[in-house]
Amino acid sequence: MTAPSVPADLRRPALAAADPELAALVAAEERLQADTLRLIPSENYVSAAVLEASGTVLQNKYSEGYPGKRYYEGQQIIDQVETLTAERAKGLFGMDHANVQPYSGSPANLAVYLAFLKPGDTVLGMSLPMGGHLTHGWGVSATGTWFNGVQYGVRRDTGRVDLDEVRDLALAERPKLIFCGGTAVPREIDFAGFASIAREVGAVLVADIAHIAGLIAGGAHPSPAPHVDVVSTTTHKTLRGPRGAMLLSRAEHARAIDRAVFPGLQGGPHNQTTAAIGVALREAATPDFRSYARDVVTNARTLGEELAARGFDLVSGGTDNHLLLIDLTAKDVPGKVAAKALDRAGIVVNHNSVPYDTRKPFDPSGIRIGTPALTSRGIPASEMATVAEWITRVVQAARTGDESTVSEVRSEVKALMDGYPAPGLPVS
Ligand code: DSN
Repeated sequence: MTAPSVPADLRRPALAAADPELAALVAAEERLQADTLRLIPSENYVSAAVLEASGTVLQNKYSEGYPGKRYYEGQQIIDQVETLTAERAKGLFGMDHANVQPYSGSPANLAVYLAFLKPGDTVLGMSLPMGGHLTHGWGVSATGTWFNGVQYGVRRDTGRVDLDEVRDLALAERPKLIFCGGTAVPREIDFAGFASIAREVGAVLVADIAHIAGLIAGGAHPSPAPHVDVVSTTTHKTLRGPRGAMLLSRAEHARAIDRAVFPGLQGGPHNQTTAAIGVALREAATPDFRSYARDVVTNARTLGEELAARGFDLVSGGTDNHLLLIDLTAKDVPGKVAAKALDRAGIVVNHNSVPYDTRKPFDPSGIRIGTPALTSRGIPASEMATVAEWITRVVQAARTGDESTVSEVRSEVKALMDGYPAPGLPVS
């Protein structure tokens, strides 16, 4: 992916003329994304091709229904867009059926509940503070309010999921639905192990692969396809597509999933997003993307080793994927204070709870970082020592209130970013 060098106002002349205020904000966001080291593990840079597909006239069309069975006429082209994208999704992830209409990850997961559960039924998922997602049955989510959410975690001593605990909970609670996967899981997910538990209790098994979809597509993480009933994923994280989602399933669940998405939960699909997902899926099927997925993991492992060597406490001791969860308790800096200082230094992360956190979710002990976006810029593993050293200096500076170190790091970050232009952004 090469970055076009056209100035922002020439790239969007109509927007610049019609609404200079918003055009300036978009250009400023481009500048920010170009100049900063973006380490949020759920973010990425899409290609110029994905960006172009996202901004097309496909967005002018209403298409409630599915290809060949719509509630509006004029679907000659849209049906082809959706069918092509769904076929690519099935091929890439090796599942029988793909629904490419969910607006994002949470609606996709809600559709799974609607497809398989009645209110009050039991769902087993990973708890939010242990690395799971709100929609896996956590209390403040509709999924934990309307359904009986039972939650597993990770072991205190290993920071990893304990399948014996999951099995014990499943046997005791008899969930109808089990989720595996999450949003702060640095280790490989044992899909086969979860499948054996789901089979034993007669539950539908859903793999939420939102974070690792690109790694699976690129062969850098085992696939859930042989093991699970349903795969839920967003399309904008490691998969490097537009903000959207997909549900993939075995053939026997296709009708239930489709009816749950539409008319169960949603209206018209966002056709421009569907097209951009299709572009991202085509990109993800290339040898270049396989290298990208491998490099994301290599960068994360190397960054983890460099951070551990500097005294950082990594949950589970490291990573198998794109993500590192760091407990800053021993550094004597709260996660949010560190995240804000890193942001001032041009290093963008998010504060995050760590397993068994004694602090509150909005002021937790940890930060969560990842390598999908920096790897999209082509930043190699040999730079991870530099990145770890910046994080070390800024976290120390956050503790002592040393803003001059924060400013120094910001200049160093900008200099490195200038050498690795981001896909889809102007470089001028
Ligand atoms: N918000 C996403 C993340 O950052 O992981 C999960 O929904």
